[in-house]
Amino acid sequence: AAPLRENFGLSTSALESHETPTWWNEAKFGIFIHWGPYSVPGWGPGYTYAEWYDWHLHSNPGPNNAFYEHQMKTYGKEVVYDDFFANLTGSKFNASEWVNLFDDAGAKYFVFTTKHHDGFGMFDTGATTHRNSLHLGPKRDFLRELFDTAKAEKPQLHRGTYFSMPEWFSPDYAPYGFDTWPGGLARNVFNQSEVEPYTGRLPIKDYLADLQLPQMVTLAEEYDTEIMWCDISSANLTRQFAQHYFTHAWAQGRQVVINDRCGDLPDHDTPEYAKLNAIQTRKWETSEGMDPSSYGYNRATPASAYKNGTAIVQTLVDIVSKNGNYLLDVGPTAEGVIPDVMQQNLLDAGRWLKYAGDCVYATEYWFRGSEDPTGSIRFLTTPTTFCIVSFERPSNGRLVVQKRVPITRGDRIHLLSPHGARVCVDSDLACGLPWSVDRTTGYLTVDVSDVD
Ligand code: FUL
Repeated sequence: AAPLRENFGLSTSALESHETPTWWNEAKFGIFIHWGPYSVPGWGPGYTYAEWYDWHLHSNPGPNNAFYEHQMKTYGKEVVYDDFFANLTGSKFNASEWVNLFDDAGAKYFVFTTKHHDGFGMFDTGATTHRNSLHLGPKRDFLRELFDTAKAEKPQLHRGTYFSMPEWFSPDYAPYGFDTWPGGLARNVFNQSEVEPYTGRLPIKDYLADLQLPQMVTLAEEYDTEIMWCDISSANLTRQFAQHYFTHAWAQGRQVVINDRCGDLPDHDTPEYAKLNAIQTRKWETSEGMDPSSYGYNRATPASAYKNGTAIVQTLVDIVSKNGNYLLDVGPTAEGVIPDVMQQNLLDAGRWLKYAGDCVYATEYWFRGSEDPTGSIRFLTTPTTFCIVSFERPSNGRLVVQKRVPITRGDRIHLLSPHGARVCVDSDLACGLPWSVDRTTGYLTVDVSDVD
């Protein structure tokens, strides 16, 4: 690999004042993909993330640990976590199907797990380590396949990379470990005197300079990532990274995103599985699994528990009405298949977005919009449109908006619900539906009994 060039001369303030680009602000909806060796066991007892299998297995070895029990029953005493690499086959991975699905779902970007906390790279980690999918297991560069396919087939879909700053159990990370992070060794859960191998490790001097930073720069310069979605924010050389990242992207005329978990250069916040009540004036993005408690595939979760199309749309609209983006995660199987039900739910959400997307993409939150955050009505605006989104169909057919909403004759109004939509053009206030505004309260009442 080429030696890292140190200083491109971007000033501290140029780095610190970086903001999310317009394309990302307007995109609103992205798909997150958690895929890696943890997809092989693909299991968790429900209260925790399945992609944390390795950590849970080792955190409390012994028969009162559900992961230990599961490992024992399913694989027996001889199998350790790194043995799963061989079974991450990706035999049914079809990058073209994935990007088509994301596009049909109405997503404008996706973020792929290039390396989770288990330290296994799903991309070419070069001379930093051979703990990756090119050298071990499937012997493929999944990130390259996915990005190349997306570039060729869906160039409008923006491409992002999740990257874990630390690695569990890596002897190289140990000097930077913090309390809850078991940096150093993984003891074999069945035979505590054995230390499990950290397969693929190459000799390096310093985790940050010789592994973390070069890997991040590879994602920026070799894979042209547009979203650096770091995780954990532990020890880092992120300012150096950002010099490379921004300079490389700007030279190509691209604007890129960096989240708040890379270090101290956040351009937006990333609360997890978050339902916020108030508008946040600072840009934010929440991520969550379609699975109620996991990003990685969990075979123990019944398909009916996944967020369905309606729930996805409601979550998205709620978030967007409060100035956020929604990064919805899917967990493919070890073969690289996104479970059918997940696909169906995405497609259902996509169908709604096809006719109602102009009340989601490129909208702004309405400054008074969060006064009733728990109610079933949300407001979104564009310079020409005021959108009212109702999550419920009022049982008496009369939608009452208990606010003075800024609509006048001549506005375009979209009145939407999961059950139907009316798109009104030009001077048709409230879609030609009977409506009235109460003179004293200013409340709007629209008769929606005919909307199907
Ligand atoms: C967290 C991780 O620990 C989870 O496994 C997941 O990747 C989530 C997006 O970030 O911090």
